[in-house]
Amino acid sequence: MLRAWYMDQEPGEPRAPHRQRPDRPVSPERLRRLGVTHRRLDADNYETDPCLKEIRRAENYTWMDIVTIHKDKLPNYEEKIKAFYEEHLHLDDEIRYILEGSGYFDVRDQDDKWIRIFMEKGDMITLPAGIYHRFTPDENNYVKAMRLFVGEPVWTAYNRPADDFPARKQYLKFLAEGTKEQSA
Ligand code: KMT
Ligand code: NI
Repeated sequence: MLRAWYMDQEPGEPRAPHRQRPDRPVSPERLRRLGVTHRRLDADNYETDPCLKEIRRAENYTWMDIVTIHKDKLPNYEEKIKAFYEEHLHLDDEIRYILEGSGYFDVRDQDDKWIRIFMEKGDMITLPAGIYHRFTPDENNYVKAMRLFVGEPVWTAYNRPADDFPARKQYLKFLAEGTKEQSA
């Protein structure tokens, strides 16, 4: 079961859970309305897993690599951790599959509130193009993740504010459609 919650407003260590008291959990359905989708896969067998193969075929994720986010494994670790945690968006979907370890993806909801998504071994997430988000390892300080992409990867992150990109405008339109449906 995916765990996600509204973050508290406390400053301090990004790697802490930052749950509110009382806890305010967020359902997978709520995340879907933000365009965020989550799947569970068999990370022990990612090299041969037919489900992963089928996802890559169906969604055209022709490109992939594996990154290890650990201070002894990732060049320029501190700099990269800092960049991952800057609020940003991309012009393409961000697809990540956690093979080992754990961390947090934070996404902004329709009211600009931070939702924290706990991702651990076996979790795959898709963040839609144009959504403001950020990433941090958790207190275990270790993540091994597969990055997937449609075609040649473009990792460019546009830090907020980045509201003039068509991808952002399109995302806001998508959000507005969802809101309309709910109030109808
Ligand atoms: C990103 O784009 O924020 C990242 O690649 C984070 C590391 S993947 C878990
Ligand atoms: Ni990103």
